[in-house]
Amino acid sequence: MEICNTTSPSKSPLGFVAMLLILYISLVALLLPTLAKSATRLPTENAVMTAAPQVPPPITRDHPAMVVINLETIEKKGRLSDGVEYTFWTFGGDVPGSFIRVREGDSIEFHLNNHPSSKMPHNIDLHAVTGPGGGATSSFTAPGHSSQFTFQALKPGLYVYHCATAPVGMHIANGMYGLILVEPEGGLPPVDKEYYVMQSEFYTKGSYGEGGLQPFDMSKAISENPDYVVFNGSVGAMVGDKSIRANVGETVRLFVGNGGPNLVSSFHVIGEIFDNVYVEGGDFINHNVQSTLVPAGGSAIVEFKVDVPGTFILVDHSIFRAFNKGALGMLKVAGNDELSIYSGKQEESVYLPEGGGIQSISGDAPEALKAKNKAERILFGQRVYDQNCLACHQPNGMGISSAFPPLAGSDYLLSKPERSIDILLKGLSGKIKVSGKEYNGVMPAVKLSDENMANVLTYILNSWGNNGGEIKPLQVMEKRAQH
Ligand code: HEC
Ligand SMILES: [Cu+2]
Repeated sequence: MEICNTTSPSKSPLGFVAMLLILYISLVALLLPTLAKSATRLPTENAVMTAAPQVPPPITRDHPAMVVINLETIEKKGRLSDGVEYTFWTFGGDVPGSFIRVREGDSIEFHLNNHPSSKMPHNIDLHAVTGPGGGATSSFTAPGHSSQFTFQALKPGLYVYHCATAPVGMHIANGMYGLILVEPEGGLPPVDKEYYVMQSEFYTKGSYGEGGLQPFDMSKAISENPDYVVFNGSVGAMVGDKSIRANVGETVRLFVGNGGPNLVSSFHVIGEIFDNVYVEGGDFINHNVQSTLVPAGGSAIVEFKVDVPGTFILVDHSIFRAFNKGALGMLKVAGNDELSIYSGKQEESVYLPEGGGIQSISGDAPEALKAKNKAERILFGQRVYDQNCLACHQPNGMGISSAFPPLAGSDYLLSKPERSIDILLKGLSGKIKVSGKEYNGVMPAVKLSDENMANVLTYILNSWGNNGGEIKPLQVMEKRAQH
């Protein structure tokens, strides 16, 4: 047989394959330990992770490490606004998810653990990952399971992470996003304060402020018409006692993210100018910026020095989102006034273009326009109203539903007209009921002369079908003396 004849045992293809195999095995045997060694040579550490607005401490290592991250997905009910609850799907139990901080060149051993109480499977797509799905293809995890994958942080920057399990939009809309900072090898320049701020939207069956446990509304999400736009997961998450803080003279760095799912943010801090903006969370640094665009699924790092004390309001400058949907936070700066930078109000006067002349209301100035009778008081009062009240309470005195209470037909006003003197002198906040509807807003104190206060109150008592009455300057003077 020809085949048998031409093949000697030593030259058989089988023998050749065997030789190749031996060579391959010895090569692998030689290489494996060195590969394993290079991986184990990295010191291992557990990541420090924080809930917003806190940020983990800067990384001081001058070498890469193997960083172990354990992140738990958990679905839980929480507060979206006062009286409004929502079932959030979270990374780490909070919205936004835990802040992760690593260093360029680090290897990250990522464990995604889906809590047994979850109803949904989840995964994670980190924009800091170079690889299919940003990790999503390796991290699909059923309730009560855990997945692990490893990636190398190749590029420095501030990256968004989010769940990418179908329906992706719904998982994001329910709260599944957060930030991972990959610090450059040399670290970021030191600053005094660092905070984590992440914007996102919520789409609920009920409209803004409607109470109770609100379910997700898919059709509003598809038409990109959110009821809530918030910083750090809920209305008021960063105001009052929960404001972020700094002292005059300090430098502040905000790690700003936008989870979307749909809207782009025009991030702005009222009364500050950003000294530096790491545009879109990358290397490019712009200076002296008023508002910076933060894309959905993107970020920005903003830095500024606080020069004067006061409350600085963080907003999405698509401004109805700030004042009507919740995208408002506060930075409280403590310290001494720096009057050469900001003087505070130096003078207040009433501007009366049609009356020809400016009426000053500071104490020593002559007081113009003293009403001689009630009819005149009402007439003068209308001017005061137009300039000081109309913007909120509206020309027809009807206010704005769920924001500014009506003065027309207000049982609150008409049952105790004298109380309104105190309201103008001291302002008003907290829950009140006006003609059967609840309001919980803030009316600022109004700086007006006794005469003008009497005039405006007499005007509102005699307008829009209200039942009349008169407030005299003397009554205002007496009340003022009590304060
Ligand atoms: C910046 C918006 C704003 C301005 C300006 C303002 N108010 Fe108000 N006012 C409010 C809010 C908000 C409330 C309800 C406060 C609360 O919920 O506790 C209120 C409540 C009142 C009330 C009691 C509730 C009611 O409806 O009877 C009176 C009276 C009133 N304002 C009169 C005035 C007058 C007069 C002026 C102008 C001199 C004025 N307000 C200017 C926002 C404003
Ligand atoms: Cu998910």
